[in-house]
Amino acid sequence: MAAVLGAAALTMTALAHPAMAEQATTAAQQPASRYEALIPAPLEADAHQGPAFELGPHTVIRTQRGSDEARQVGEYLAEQLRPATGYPIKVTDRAADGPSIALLLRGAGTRVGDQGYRLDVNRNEITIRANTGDGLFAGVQTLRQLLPAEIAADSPRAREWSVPAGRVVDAPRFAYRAAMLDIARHFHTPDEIKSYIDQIAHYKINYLHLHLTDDQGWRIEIDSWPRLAPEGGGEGTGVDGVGGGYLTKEDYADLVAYAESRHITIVPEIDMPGHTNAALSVYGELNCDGKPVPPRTDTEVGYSSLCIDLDITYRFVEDVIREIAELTPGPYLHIGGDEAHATPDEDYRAFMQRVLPLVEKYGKRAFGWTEVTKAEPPTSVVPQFWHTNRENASLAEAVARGNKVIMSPANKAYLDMKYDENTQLGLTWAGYIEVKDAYEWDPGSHVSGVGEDAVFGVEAPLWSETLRSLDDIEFMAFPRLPAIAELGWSPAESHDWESFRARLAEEGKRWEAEGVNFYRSPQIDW
Ligand code: TNX
Repeated sequence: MAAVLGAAALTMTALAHPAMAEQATTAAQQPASRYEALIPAPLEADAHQGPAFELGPHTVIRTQRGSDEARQVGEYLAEQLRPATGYPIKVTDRAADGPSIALLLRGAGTRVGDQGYRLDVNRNEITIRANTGDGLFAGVQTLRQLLPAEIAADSPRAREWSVPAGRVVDAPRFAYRAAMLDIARHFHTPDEIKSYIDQIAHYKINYLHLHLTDDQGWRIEIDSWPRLAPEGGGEGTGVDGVGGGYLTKEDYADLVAYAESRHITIVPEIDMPGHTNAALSVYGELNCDGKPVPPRTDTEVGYSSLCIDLDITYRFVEDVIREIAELTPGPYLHIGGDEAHATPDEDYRAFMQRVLPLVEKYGKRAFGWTEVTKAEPPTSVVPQFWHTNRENASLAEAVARGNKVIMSPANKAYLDMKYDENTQLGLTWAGYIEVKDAYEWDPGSHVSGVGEDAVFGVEAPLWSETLRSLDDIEFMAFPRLPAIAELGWSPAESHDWESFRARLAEEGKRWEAEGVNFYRSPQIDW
């Protein structure tokens, strides 16, 4: 029986199992099959009656002949499977005579688009078909969730690695699904960032926005302004003077490549004209009075501004944009623009009207926080909504002109807000955000005048004023990041809290096996 996941699927399950139907109103149900436990919920998934596919010592991954992209996805999958199963899992593009997992770039059909996939499992073969490498990679993430949770653990175990028979047809709701990590307030090392990349890829997140600069620290090397990173990102530049550090260009290029291997595109952000105290403290000539300001590691916002009337400001900005664009194979470059309270509105507009064309000059499409709409930017510019209200005249006007919007309302999508009054980490300015709050909103109707068609995508930002370690990052991101990922991927009609919380309970076992430091929300029956 084919079942669209979500409310409908749960109802069918409940009807099929009277004992479960009784529980349904009180406790969340156990998903009836692993096909019903997927996060984000796919377009369509159904388990079949037949025997499962068993991974064994002779299982091979067979990739589309002649395709490097399929080959790379195959190698990635093999790397995930080998340590857990202890099997050699060869990758080949030749016909295989044993049990195989086939990754094919043909026969997927148009319905799955350029990010979706079809997955079929029977006793003899697992087949993932897609139109692109991105689609194959998304299918592989689904396959990982169809395996037993312990697959993620490093220790080989004597057990059966079976995948139940069934089928999935899947494609995303929005093409842009992102997480943001702030490495300016506290620096997070390349290894920590890579670990986060691995985690977010699992939920079909396809962009990582890196907040690289802020009042406290400048965390990316810029050759034409060589003191920026070593001084502005040196030891003691984290909030409260804790830690510090920056990415060299080599580090950054390596991160871009690593993310690419997980089918994730990095979106760099250089925040301006506010949030610039680090730069203003290193280069005195960027200040209107020509004197450097003292460095600051407190968490005040809205006090710094580049000097709008100085020519050197635009030389600086152009140098930075040029160098960042050179480091960025992806199409987008974020120029911040938030909380510029120290920049009068007229100056703000003048600044943006000079800077936005520079982003275009270096071949990139500009993102900016909500306030960028004050400059009436061209329709190519993508405002990122972060406010907590549901009316925003300036944003609605931009949408009426044709701009698309990234949805990150702070009271829903900010992963740095505390879960409740007992949460040790995080902030509270946008309120507490429990898992249900993060899940129960609709990006396609959240803000007046910003309908589904105007939504470019969704993003879950993680600001790091209070976060120092990877453990801290994981605690704030899980389980809320998967909630936002599902809003970005799964069709609006499948949205269902009871289903989601039941699926999260299953996912918790995986996090335990993987050692992910997640928040055991009392809303979930772990
Ligand atoms: C607001 S939202 C900020 C950041 C802070 C964050 C903390 C936005 C675009 N700016 O500077 O880190 O709140 O939650």
